Amino acid sequence: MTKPDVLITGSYPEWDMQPMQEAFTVHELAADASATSLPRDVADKITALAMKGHAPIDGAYMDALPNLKMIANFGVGYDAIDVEAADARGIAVTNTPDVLSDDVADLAVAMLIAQARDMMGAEAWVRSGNWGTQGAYPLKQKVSGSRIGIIGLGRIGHEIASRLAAFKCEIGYSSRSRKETPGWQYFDDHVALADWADHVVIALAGGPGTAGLVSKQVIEAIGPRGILVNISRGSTVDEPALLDALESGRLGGAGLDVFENEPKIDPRFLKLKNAVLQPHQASATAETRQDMGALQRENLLSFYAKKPLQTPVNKTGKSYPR
Ligand code: 8YV
Repeated sequence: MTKPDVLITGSYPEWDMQPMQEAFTVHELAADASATSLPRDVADKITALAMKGHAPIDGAYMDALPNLKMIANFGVGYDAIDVEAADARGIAVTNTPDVLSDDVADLAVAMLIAQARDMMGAEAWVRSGNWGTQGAYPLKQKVSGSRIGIIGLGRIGHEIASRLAAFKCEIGYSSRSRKETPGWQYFDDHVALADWADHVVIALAGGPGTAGLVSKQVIEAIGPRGILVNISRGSTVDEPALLDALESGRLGGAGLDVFENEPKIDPRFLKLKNAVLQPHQASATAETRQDMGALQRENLLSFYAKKPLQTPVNKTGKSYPR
């Protein structure tokens, strides 16, 4: 039986590549390249795209692959994919939710504590020998028992809130709708949430619907003792306002795993002493990346077996089998 032709973008370790090549005829394309750069005979054969990374997949990209019927995203966030364009073309789209929520929540909490306790500065104090010569490091800020505002209480937001509740924190959240979360306070306004909270964590989906939602007003409402953590997408925050607030001290600190223009981030971030900066690595453990790869492949295999897709995100995927 001939194997289906799948186009893959981004780099995959051997544990993904091997099963992918067993099941499919794999064609590779750089994540930031356009499908229009593929030779015509290859483009015509492709029936599914296994994508990794955050380069946009728009209608023109889809049109360059005339037999494309499926896009399997490696990641929970599918803001890079024009899902409406996929729906209009009858292309199913899937993602990899749930399997990464623990890791992402772990990193959010880690960044919050690392920033509040200035673990980077304290580590440098030890390594430089200052501890021995100058004594104790200045006192820092307690996280346990503080008020935490979560913007976006989806699966990942929920995991972050549960972890911080175990740290005896009070939990408030803003979300598209009120959730069944006894003891966690709902706010229908992000500024009011930020005003109430000591620290705020952004756990929103990306895309045009949430662009700039964490505005200058939200950032300033967190205040000079507050910390803003972002593990969602850089696009959700007014980044110039965030940089201004961190530089001036109107916002106390930040823990950031995501930025606009990754990986070439605004150089102003590099000078900040009051921010923990991470290279978009919240889901980057070997265990979770294996689970993400497996779920991406399960969706592809289900698609070719004409079975219901595990984790569809669009109308076309949900109505499968067609
Ligand atoms: C990426 C992510 O998938 O899941 C997401 O939405 O942002 C990450 O886990 C990862 O960086 C691979 O592109």
